[in-house]
Amino acid sequence: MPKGSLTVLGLGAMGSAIAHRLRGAGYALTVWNRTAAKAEPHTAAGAQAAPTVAAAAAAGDVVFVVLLDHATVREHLEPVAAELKGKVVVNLTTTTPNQSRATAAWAAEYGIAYLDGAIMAVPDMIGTPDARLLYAGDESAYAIARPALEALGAAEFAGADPGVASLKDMALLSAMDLMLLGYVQAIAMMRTVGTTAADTAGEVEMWLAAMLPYGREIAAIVDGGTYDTGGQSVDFDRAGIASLITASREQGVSARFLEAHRVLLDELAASGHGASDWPRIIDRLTIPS
Ligand code: FVH
Repeated sequence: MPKGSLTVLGLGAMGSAIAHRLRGAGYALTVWNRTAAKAEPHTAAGAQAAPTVAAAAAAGDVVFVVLLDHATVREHLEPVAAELKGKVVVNLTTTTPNQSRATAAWAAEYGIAYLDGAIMAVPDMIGTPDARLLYAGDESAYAIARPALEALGAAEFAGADPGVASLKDMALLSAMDLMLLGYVQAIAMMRTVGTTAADTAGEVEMWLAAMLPYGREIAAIVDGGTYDTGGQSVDFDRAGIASLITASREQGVSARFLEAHRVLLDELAASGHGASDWPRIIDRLTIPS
């Protein structure tokens, strides 16, 4: 059976990797990019280059959108709603959960089956099992697009809420961001005594690898919800953080990242939770509505 027709809008680093993979997997492919020259390697590989977004949207049964951001997506999709009607749109552009939900609501209004995607991979990983791609929204759209989605990497349907794939993406990126700031803090402290960044990074890597299983213990304490396991307490942690802040400052290194942590622990202690398990800090992250 012949494979369906696909469209890719956006041929940046990620859109190009996706287009190459889909073409390599045997799909008839139409591509469009603002800078038309970026379509040339794709036409050389057998794809069709569409002169306009409307022509590209009309060509594919499933339309992949891999543009810069939410505003760019809406700017280019809204004028071609008629061409997209009855098709599946897979938006792989990074957006916030509410932006994803807003685009899903717009798509529903115009009879477009919408799937919101989040790519947990860099372009070189596309098409390998190490590329994890999360999808959310219209489950029947997922079923239709699934063979093509599986050509891109490990595909997972995260749920019917169209914001949930991007939420997971943002949550995982937040974890990465905070971890990498930890590297920077350690490197800044150690370079005051002449240690190279490379040496400190190696030490941090070993230490974090040993500590990784502790994340699951934190999760169990949070899920338990009582914060009374007798493990490391808020007050114990406050003393620890105070030492880290002092040590950092003694070396002439700002402790701003660590101070944010101390503020939350101090708030917990002030509200009578000094003896609680320290993961109760999660309560301080909830913004009252
Ligand atoms: N690259 C990565 O590692 C990450 C992995 C996780 C997911 N992201 C997201 O994927 C989206 C695209 O990222 P990208 O890496 O392809 O980004 P660029 O190479 O910068 O390409 C951007 C494309 O968007 C087009 N574009 C930008 N502004 C406009 C505009 N005003 N009108 C029309 N198109 C626009 C750009 O076109 P051009 O500059 O070539 O003409 C590229 O096609 C992104 O959401 C990442 O967060 C990738």
